[in-house]
Amino acid sequence: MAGSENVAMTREVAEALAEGGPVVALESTIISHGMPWPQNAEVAMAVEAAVREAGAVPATVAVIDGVPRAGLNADQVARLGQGGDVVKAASRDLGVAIVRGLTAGTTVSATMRIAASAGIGVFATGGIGGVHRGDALDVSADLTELSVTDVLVVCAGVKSILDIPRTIEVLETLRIPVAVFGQDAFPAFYTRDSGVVAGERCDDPAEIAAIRAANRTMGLGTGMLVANPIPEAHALEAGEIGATIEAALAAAEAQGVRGKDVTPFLLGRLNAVTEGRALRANIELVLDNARLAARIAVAEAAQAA
Ligand code: PSU
Ligand code: MN
Repeated sequence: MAGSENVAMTREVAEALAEGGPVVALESTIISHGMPWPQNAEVAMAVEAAVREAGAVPATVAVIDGVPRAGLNADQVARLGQGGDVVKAASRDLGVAIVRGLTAGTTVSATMRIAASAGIGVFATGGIGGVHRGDALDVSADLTELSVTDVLVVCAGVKSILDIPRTIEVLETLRIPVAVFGQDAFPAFYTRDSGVVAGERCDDPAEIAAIRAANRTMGLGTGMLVANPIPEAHALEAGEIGATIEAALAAAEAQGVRGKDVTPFLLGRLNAVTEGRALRANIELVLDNARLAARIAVAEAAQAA
């Protein structure tokens, strides 16, 4: 195992970084708390393969027995997927996980933190956290981390378990650049159009890489969000998923689900209630995000060379 000061890396990841080659970080809460076993581990491996096929090196990020890692082996991925003693770690939870030797799936915020420490600048996920509906003070630390950490995050927008217009407002307040790939409307994860136009439409990964570089010259210091609409063929029907989300939100409220348990609870309900259709869409959009992130990382590496 090679390592940066604080993050253990696979040799493949360390070598790619040393050469200035394209590397894409991948998060692991989606494995530990976002999808059921065994599909979660299968998807994690398929996402890594998609990154490789697009010419970049994948670095799945997690904390294993107290060690932050960028790049996991199949056993480590399976351990995250099987759950049990695996916790969900946002950025602020990393210290506790390290000191107590915990194994943790890392959220978008914690994955950005570890990626930045390792020197990885591009990251693909499914959906980011945001401003929750109902409780206006339940705002994901993903947004805060994006405002202070220079990692580009490719997602499929945000699910309407969140308040999409308010999430977009907070992104603007925190001065986080938003690019929407190939269309004007901000995407809503399972569906392509949230009904809100936000950020800048970009049709070319190289332009996204160039905009990011230009923001760096201005010392912006934030991350960047790239919203990639789910491929048309895999998008769900807005009416059906909307009703399912309403029911899941009501169940969370009725059962008094709080804090970091809210998002995993809602995701679990959606996957269960739609008999796998939500899960299928989730898998396809993550794969597509991984491919786009790899194209951006390849463009960045070429522009830097
Ligand atoms: N949204 C999704 N799928 C996910 C998550 C969010 O559509 O898997 C996960 C991500 O890891 C994200 C985290 O960073 O949930 C946000 O959790 P919270 O809402 O507790 O900040
Ligand atoms: Mn929260």
